Amino acid sequence: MHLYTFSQAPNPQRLGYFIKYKGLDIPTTEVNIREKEQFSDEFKLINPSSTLPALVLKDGTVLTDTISICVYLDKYFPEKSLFGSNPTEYAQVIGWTHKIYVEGLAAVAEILRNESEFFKDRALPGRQNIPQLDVLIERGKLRLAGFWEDLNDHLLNHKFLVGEQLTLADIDAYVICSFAGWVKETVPEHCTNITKWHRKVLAELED
Ligand SMILES: N[C@@H](CCC(=O)N[C@@H](CS)C(=O)NCC(=O)O)C(=O)O
Repeated sequence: MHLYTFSQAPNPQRLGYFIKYKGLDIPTTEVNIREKEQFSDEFKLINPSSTLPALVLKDGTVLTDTISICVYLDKYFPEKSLFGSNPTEYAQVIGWTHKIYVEGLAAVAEILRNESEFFKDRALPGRQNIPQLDVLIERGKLRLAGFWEDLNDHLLNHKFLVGEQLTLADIDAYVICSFAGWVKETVPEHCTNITKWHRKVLAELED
């Protein structure tokens, strides 16, 4: 298998922490989004949507969603699973990653992509030209505020987002905490449950 990624971007970061935690060694090519390399003819042959990450499997299948890549890798390399320890936890991890993607990652992306000059006419990832809309900046901030509250409430009596061990759900939320810093919308000070949980996740991921 071969991975195409851009380590600094949020979806590739989710996958990067996942791979690092599981101790996998996958041949990798960096495709620089800052230099717009995802739009090169060469990369479009691999992923016509021009997004990262993309994992090319031995039989030529290409997986282009972080969640599908993580599911595949966890099935292929079941050691140190990041999808919980039973069917209920598996379902909860999928549920949380969905919520984090829609309410956390997409909210930050909505702010970033509608206010940054770099994303002019590229308000959504991929090849389509989508104009920026100022009103979406404020809406993104509102959505993100709600996300922090939900996360903080859940972490009041949970060590990790699902079960007793680190899962992909924690990795995803951890990535959003730093991604939000890109638009100066970091975790609000009163969300102390998030701050405590963040230290635990940091210890698991960065050791
Ligand atoms: N559905 C994909 C989305 C991947 C995605 O949006 N990646 C962003 C980087 S975080 C990207 O490739 N952006 C390219 C662009 O902005 O043109 C996933 O879940 O991984």
